[in-house]
Amino acid sequence: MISIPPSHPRYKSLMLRERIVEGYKRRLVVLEGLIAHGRGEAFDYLLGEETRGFALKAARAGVAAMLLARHPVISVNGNTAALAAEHVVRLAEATGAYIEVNLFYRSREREEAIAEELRRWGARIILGVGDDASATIPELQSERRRVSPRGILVADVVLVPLEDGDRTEALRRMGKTVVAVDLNPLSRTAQTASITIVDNIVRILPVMAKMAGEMKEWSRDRLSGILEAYDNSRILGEAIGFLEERLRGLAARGVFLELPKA
Ligand code: PTJ
Repeated sequence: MISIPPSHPRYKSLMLRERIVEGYKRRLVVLEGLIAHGRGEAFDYLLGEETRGFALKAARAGVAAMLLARHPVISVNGNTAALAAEHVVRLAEATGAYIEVNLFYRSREREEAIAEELRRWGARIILGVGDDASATIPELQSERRRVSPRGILVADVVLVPLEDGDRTEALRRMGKTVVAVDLNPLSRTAQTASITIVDNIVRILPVMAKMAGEMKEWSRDRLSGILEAYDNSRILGEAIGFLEERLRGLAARGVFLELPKA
């Protein structure tokens, strides 16, 4: 990994880029994943690279759904493994969710590399690798259709951190609750999920694991109350409205980055 000085104004973002590139070299991430990451970076820039209130509200509902679920599953692709394997494992522990590898660009080599990365952070059971991905999501043509009969196929709640849209729709048609994390509130995934968390997976997954640690002590009634009060179109509206207002404010100023005085 190249060394980026911590004083660089874009340090955090550049480090994430390095993690994705490193993930590519380790066969976790595909080349297309680098493009997807760049798309995410652009939306994160517009969000101001901070977790906003609408993301926290959606995350709370997502955690409540996972804690109430009979069979929650966290779906992991290459980018998620490279950026947030540790937090996936912590969230799975805190919610009792299964972890399943599910790839758009599926290959045995990548499945194994991703499972290995998850094991490195303490995951013990990892579904969706090799022959375990023997079931099929109906109506889906991509490799994402291949799922574990012990995992996504029978799940009632599926968390999809960073995804491409067609599977979210297919899972919804199967009657599942889909909790999505996507920096782009306009994406198909964001628009069709049951609960959409508009934030970066590297920021929100650790927050969700912490929330789950506290919320798992709550009664089912209290958790159900959160879900009953939750309205995903309102949350998406808040996210899109936030981008609009932030850009309007920045547009009024034109130049908003000030150079330090010489
Ligand atoms: O590992 P595979 O084979 O399953 O392939 C995974 C990729 C990411 C290549 C595949 O799912 C894909 O092509 O995704 P898309 O269609 O480019 O969608 C990715 C979405 O995730 C976009 O809406 C991005 O804005 C968003 N995104 C990118 N990085 C992040 C993110 N959302 C949250 N956190 C991120 N770090």
